[in-house]
Amino acid sequence: NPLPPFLCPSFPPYLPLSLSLFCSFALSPSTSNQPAPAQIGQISSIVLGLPSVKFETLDPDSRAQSQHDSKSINERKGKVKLGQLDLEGALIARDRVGIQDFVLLDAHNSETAFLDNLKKRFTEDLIYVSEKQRLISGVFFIVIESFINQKTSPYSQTYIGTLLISVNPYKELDIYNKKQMDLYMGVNFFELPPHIYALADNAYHTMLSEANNHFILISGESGAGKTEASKKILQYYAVSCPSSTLLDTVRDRMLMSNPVLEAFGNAKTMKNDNSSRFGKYMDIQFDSQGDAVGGHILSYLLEKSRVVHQNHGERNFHIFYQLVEGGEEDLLRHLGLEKDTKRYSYLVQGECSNVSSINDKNDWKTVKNALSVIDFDANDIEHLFGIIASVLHLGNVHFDGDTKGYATLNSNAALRWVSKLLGVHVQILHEALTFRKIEAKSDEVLSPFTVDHAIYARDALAKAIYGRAFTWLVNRINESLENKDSNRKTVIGLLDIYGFEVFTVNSFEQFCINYCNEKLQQLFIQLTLKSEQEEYEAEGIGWEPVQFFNNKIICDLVEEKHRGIISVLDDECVRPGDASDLTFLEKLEEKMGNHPHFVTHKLADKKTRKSLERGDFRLLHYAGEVTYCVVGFIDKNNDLLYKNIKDVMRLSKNPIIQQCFPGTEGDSRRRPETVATQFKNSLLQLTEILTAKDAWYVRCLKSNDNKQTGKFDEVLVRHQVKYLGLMEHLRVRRAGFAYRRRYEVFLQRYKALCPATWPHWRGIPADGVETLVQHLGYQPDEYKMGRTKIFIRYARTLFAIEDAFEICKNELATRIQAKYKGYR
Ligand code: AD9
Ligand code: MG
Repeated sequence: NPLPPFLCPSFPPYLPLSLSLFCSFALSPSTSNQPAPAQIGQISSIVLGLPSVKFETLDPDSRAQSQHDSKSINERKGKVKLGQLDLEGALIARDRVGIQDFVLLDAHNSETAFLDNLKKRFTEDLIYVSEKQRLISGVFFIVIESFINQKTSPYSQTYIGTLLISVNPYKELDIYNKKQMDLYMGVNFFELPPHIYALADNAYHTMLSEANNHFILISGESGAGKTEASKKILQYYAVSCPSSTLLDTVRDRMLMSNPVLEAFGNAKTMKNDNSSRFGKYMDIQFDSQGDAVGGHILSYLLEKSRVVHQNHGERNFHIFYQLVEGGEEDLLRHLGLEKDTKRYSYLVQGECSNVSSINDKNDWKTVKNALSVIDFDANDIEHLFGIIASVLHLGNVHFDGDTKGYATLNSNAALRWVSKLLGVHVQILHEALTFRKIEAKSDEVLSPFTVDHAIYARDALAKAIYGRAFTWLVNRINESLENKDSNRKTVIGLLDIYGFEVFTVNSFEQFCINYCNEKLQQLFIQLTLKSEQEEYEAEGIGWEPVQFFNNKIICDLVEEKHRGIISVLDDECVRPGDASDLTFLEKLEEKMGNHPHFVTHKLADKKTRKSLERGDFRLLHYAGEVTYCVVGFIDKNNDLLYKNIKDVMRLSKNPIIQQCFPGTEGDSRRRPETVATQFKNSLLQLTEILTAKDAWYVRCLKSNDNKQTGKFDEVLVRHQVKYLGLMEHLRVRRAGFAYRRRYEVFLQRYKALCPATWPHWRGIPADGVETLVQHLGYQPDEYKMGRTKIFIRYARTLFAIEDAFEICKNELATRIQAKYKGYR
């Protein structure tokens, strides 16, 4: 095939790209380069298949004018509509509903104006605000450049990712229906009011046209609306992508993975009735036709401790309540469960089994249905719920102390159920929960547990079973979402992770969750504020730096090798002798005492005007201060399970448990990585996965702390706007440049618009570009010439030149068709 593959008509998603490339290459009038007849047929069909999008938006009179006439281009500039809600329209609508594009805010430097705008819109149930500098035409540029010039650095993105802000309304809005989806399908980001569908749709179409990978980073504190946003995006893809019976199955499975994972991985906390207690990154894979053909989920650190302990006002994972409340009588009988959550020790500690916003019975039905869609058979379901029930029974295994203080079983009934459901011998299980096996040379000695030790062993087993079953579940879902076809695929990654949280008592779990949020904030800073400004500097563009708080200092404090908090914790976890939570705290105080973001009890009053208990330390996170209680840090970080308990689980007849406790585990002499280190490494990998893709951001804001409908707590929202760096982002966007392009690429694309650069510019590309833009009548404030690129400040400037280019392209297409009609 004499044509490059991306020019073939059998590559439908690349039609726009094909034409743009075609025009870039074929705009030369030289007759010696005439394509052969066979090629012409293909080229013509590409051209004919293309709608002339921009003509509809132009004043018809202007079409007749010459594209080489800079005056006419400038005149057209004023007439080109920016879409349904153009600049003028937006200004008129401002007083009623605020401004939907925050880059257009007049008092752009004022946080108050920004908040007023959010509030105004929120009051009108308009929960989204965006910045819409990104351009449809950008698609062409990026593709051309990716062919001409491979990306070199992970941060070399061609634009700052598009950002959408959403404010949690805490009420159902009628904006997530099929009609709305249809409205946003294939429409440019700037043409309709901001919406999560607009972002989803633009990410999708950009992915198709650019043929590269994207990710949508959804962030915000606990309860801000991340999980809801990610579900809306997935639903949008499920409805809007092309369809076929086979793909419908994949799509249904992807959708149904949500209720299942939420049931097993979400729980009610004081912040959110449906709080994600694990991190989730999901790749949605698309083929070159744009069909969703598969998916893959990565899960991050499940908060296992919740299985055995819940604070007041909180619940265990939803699935326990769903099973007990919703489970069919036969099933419950088979699992030895009673239809009363109060019977189970692991479900009563928070004293809030019933939550008004949660209907466990209905959710049970949804989860059962979802499991069958994901292709779980009756056996899988029986064994999975056998495990869930065994955890509940395990919680009811209580111990008494004998005369020497050693643990004895209080009652055998619960343990018998555990042994039945897990398929392990009751006596062996009993022994494993009340004795520790110590290996001494060739002998094994049984050492009895005290009551506390036995409770510890029981809880450790419950956490291990649940945590490993969760991992099994994710793997099993991945199997069902797997696309075995090795065809080239592009992906959109969706990241929905637990949000920043501060409770009255914060422990190891909050430490990990908040560290994770620091990392995501760092990624946002790196990809937007930092790299953007660095590029201006590197290109020698006169630029007044926008100051922002870079939270790298906090990330380092937590994760730095040999020096960070995790390192100190790990050292303490392996130190023989008297290592304890308190010695860990002492080491921290010794090593980090002077760090500006670490607060010890000695300096607490001075640094934060708030005193600190002796067993606590405080971190000044990007999103606020959090006081952590060190109790349990060492234990949770070690996450040890006694060897004889593991051995017992290996004998299990439950096939899921068998997979969860493989015989090979523990063979290695190396000490397993600690929980925090594993988590740190997985976040490092996540950062690598994300930086290899192009970014889209959804920043979720919490409107109030009481989950109250319609309440806009200004202090709370202002705080979030501040720490998320939204004002700084806005400033960079306002003062920055909507677009930038390497000189060669810019010239190649637009050279036909200026007689002096057409058909070839013989000098250096920068001069050619300068000549070209001078000819087009660019004003000095509209662009800047960098070392290697031209920077264009306003979207409208680019719209105008793109329109002129479109006219040129269409005229050329007509000329080619006329000239080669005889060949077809
Ligand atoms: V956490 O970090 O997982 O604790 P999220 O995920 O940020 O948190 P979530 O999406 O679960 O919060 O939203 C919390 C609740 O707010 C939901 O259960 C809804 O009741 C409510 N919510 C969030 N977004 C929307 C929305 N777009 N429309 C209506 C919403 N209600
Ligand atoms: Mg969530």
